Amino acid sequence: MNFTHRSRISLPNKFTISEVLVSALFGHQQNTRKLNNPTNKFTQQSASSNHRDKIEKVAMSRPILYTLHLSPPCRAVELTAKALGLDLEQKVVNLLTGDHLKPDYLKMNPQHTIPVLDDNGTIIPESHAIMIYLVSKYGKDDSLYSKEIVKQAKLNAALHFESGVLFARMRFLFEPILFRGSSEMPADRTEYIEKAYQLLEDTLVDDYVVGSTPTIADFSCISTISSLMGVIPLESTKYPKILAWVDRLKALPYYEEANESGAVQLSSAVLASKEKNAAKASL
Ligand SMILES: N[C@@H](CCC(=O)N[C@@H](CS)C(=O)NCC(=O)O)C(=O)O
Repeated sequence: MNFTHRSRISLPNKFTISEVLVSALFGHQQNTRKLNNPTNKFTQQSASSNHRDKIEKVAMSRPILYTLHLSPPCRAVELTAKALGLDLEQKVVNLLTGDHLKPDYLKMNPQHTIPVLDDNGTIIPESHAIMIYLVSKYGKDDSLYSKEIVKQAKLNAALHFESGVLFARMRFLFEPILFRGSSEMPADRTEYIEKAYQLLEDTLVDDYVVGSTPTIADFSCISTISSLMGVIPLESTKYPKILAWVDRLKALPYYEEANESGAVQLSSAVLASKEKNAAKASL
């Protein structure tokens, strides 16, 4: 497969739709970006390892994430990897040129979505499944995804809320604009977004989506909310809890790199695309 390796994307403060898409999808991603962390499980060698263990560890490579920084579910996985201190190799899947529809990719994920994880031959599609897998396999504890069944059930409910409500509603608003030349934001779709905001506002009874510390439910929900709020603003009088929660997550040391930059690029791309499509339609 010939997926592009990813490097840090840096864009000027003001950028056009073509700059955003070209930079994010094609231009600045020629090198592998490592999520550096000294606790990388694949590079650390225990002093007590026997020779066979050492050979096996050397033979293992970093898990590969097929990803695109604009994509919210990919960013949710990036946040999880950062929180775990896990070093992932990122390979960019360019949706615009159809990398996700090529036979090799379809073999890994017949549903042709990103992200996909390849952990030394173990293929896991779907962000929520990937996050659970990463925490279960690489977490030093279960704080990001509890093993306790009641808390885990609540986390699962929040992950399904993100997938079935937040992400689904965002996709129905964004995709016609980004991919099908629409310049409309139909009222029923924006109302559904506002209703989703309200549901999240009512869900936030603690500091985080489930409980008083960050979990993968927060990483999943923030990946979508941070992308949406640049297009459908969160009014402070209506959604004070969401805004306080966003600020709490923004304070995480890895948040900006793993999520914020991609979220801003995505919402800017949607707004710029909408303008461009409107201008074309008026010709
Ligand atoms: N529930 C999935 C959604 C993944 C998804 O729809 N990703 C989009 C990009 S944000 C995608 O791959 N679209 C291409 C396609 O559906 O063909 C997840 O969380 O991984």
